[in-house]
Amino acid sequence: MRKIKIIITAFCIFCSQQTFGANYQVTMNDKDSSGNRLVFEKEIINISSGDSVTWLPADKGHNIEMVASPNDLKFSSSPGEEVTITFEVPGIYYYRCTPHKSSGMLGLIIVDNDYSNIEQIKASNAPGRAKIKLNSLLKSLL
Ligand SMILES: [Cu+2]
Repeated sequence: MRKIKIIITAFCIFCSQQTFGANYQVTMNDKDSSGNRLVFEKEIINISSGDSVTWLPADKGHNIEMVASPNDLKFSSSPGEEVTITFEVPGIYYYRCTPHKSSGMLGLIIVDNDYSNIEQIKASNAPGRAKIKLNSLLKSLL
């Protein structure tokens, strides 16, 4: 009986690791605790493949639009919507808020510490202040 219990426990630990990665939360804010306007609360997140990120609308009017990613992920959420994405492919993902793309409301997700597509991210669309923000975030990675 004890042996069966150990096997079941071991199996469940295995299952949970296989099925559920970690979940990270990022809030979309009009203003963050430091007084910065139109920002994602965590601009850079390092995660592992299989992990998910949930964006929470602390304030309405913000969304998630994937701009560049290793697997050319096409994704755009509705403003004010809570959304969760699971990341399977290693690399850098650059996303932004569509209404505030020129204000530099953007973020990066790095999966498995893989920076191999950094040139793709550098070359991707970033209007106005977004270019300055994107460059400074990319610089902070190196
Ligand atoms: Cu926004």
